[in-house]
Amino acid sequence: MTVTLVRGDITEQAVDAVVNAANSSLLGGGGVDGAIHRRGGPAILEECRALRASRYRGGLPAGEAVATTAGRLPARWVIHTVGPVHSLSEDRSHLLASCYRSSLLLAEELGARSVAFPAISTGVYRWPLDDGARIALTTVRDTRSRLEQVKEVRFVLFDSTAYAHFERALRESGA
Ligand code: AR6
Repeated sequence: MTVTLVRGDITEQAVDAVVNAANSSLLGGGGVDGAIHRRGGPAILEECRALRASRYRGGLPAGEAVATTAGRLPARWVIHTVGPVHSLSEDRSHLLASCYRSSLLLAEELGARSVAFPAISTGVYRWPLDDGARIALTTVRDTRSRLEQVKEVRFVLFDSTAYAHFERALRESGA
């Protein structure tokens, strides 16, 4: 399995699974979430609504992941995961790690060979980029022995600052 970093827009990635930095409602929002629903079209929201009416009546808890169609995106699935909001008074790192781990294990279950991740929680949810990148890369490293189908994990970073943090975290994690 290889880990790659690219600078760009996650909605343009031709991969099997695109991970969405969603919120518990699963009904859309700003940032990556807004972009995915806008470009993927209404089929994604329709499946999210069905999930809210069945398995996730109370919403998708932080740290968990669920898959839907990718609609018109150049991918087969969107894996929605809910990152934690960063807090100065409480350590929620385990929830952020759980987002990456749960998404990877779900991708494996689906048979996805390539998975694209955004930098979960580092936007609206205010997680510092250096720590967010470190948690992302160490979790991929620690989960890779459980992955057989997944051959590529691609981090898609929106700007050069995020890219630089992930480059450094990749080097330091040995992922
Ligand atoms: N492609 C790649 N990365 C992006 C894109 C894109 N198209 N757009 C933004 N980013 P965020 P969060 C980067 O806010 O912090 C939503 O309203 C962005 O620069 O999308 O987990 C949800 O509905 C940042 O580094 O997600 C939730 O309510 C990273 O992606 C809430 O925001 C994540 O930023 C989730 O907040």
